[in-house]
Amino acid sequence: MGSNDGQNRLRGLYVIVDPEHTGGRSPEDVTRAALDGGATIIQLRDKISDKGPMLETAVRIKQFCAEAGALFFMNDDADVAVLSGADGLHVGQTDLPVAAARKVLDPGQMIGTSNHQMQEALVSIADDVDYIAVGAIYGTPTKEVTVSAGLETLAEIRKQVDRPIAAIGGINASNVGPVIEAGAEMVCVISAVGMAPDPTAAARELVQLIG
Ligand code: TZP
Ligand code: MG
Repeated sequence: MGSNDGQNRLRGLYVIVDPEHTGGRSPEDVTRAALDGGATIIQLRDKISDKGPMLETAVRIKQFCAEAGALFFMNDDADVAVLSGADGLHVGQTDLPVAAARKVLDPGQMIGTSNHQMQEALVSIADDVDYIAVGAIYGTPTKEVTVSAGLETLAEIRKQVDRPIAAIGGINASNVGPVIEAGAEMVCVISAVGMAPDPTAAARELVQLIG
């Protein structure tokens, strides 16, 4: 596991900044707006950029997060996570295995994983990850989702797992309530903030609803 200090901060609004879902704005602009609205965690999820510019973006986003007292996670790319000084790395089920990622990451860097069902979540816990993401909770056009988790799976995983949980997939201000009731510490969104006309206001509203 990563640092205790980092783990204590695994709660609140977790905004994934994805250059394909920013409504034409830069990842940096969306990051700043999300942080202004009270996001506690930012992830850079970039499936389109070359590594050079991706690293530059990651370094800038890490800086904004540090200034705001927020955590920064890099998606998929352990090398960029290390080189940008990220607080952690987020990996999906077919990305770097947790044990392999740990060999690349610095000792204090955290790891989170994507999970769709109980069995995956239990394996992640056995791998001693710092948090588990569970989704997709609701339908979403943002990512082609092959396995949906839903609120029931979220609640079931919550019962069996005491590690912080990030709920993801189709979450917005109108449907975040049941996600909190199911016991997620973190609410993770892409489009609800990234595609909002006013990302700061959208983040602020979600932060207030998360409580
Ligand atoms: N993993 C499961 S659903 C999803 C990811 C990356 C997409 C979430 O995007 P949105 O716009 O918050 O539904
Ligand atoms: Mg991935």
